[in-house]
Amino acid sequence: MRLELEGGGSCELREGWLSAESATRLMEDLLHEIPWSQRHIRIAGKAVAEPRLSAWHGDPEATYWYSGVPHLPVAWTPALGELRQSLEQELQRPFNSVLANRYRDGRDAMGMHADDERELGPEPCIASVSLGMTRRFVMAPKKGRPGEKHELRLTHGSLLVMAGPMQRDWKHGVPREAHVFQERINLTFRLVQAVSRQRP
Ligand SMILES: O=C(O)CCC(=O)C(=O)O
Repeated sequence: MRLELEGGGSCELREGWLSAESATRLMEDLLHEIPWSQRHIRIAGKAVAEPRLSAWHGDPEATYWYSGVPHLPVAWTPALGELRQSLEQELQRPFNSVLANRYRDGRDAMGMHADDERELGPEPCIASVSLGMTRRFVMAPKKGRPGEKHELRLTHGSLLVMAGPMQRDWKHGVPREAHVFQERINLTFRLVQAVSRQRP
């Protein structure tokens, strides 16, 4: 299904992009291969632990700035490298990095944000692969009509392609779901371009 968003951005969801067996095998591989850690961000001068585990993998040049701090990529793991190749073939687009998020249960979440960092360019194509229990994925406009929201359910093995000016106009996030006790993994493949930036 394809969602055309106000402002020209789009979201295309391909359910069952990976078969249930492949998705389950991939999830098991990634739980072991990825050096998961809990990052801290600064809020009002205090270090706050993110409510999830994460890792940043990619080609050596794919440095990503997050919360004012540069993150150097860790090398591709075998499973992530294979998945990158499949996505590049499927979408006919290059990706040089992936942000892996691991929601340990429904108490883990991702706040509303846009992937609008300069190094992703003005209209990034972001390919998001979901593994594990179905996750709610919420979208809301950055400005304009605050009541206008969209929600998708991201199933095991699904591929969500975010494209066009979506990141300019819309925020997205994964809310807490207290009734979920299983782990979930999300992988967002990106193309990071070199931009000159200085540590603030
Ligand atoms: O888990 C998700 O689908 C959200 C991931 C996300 O928002 C991100 O990586 O920027």
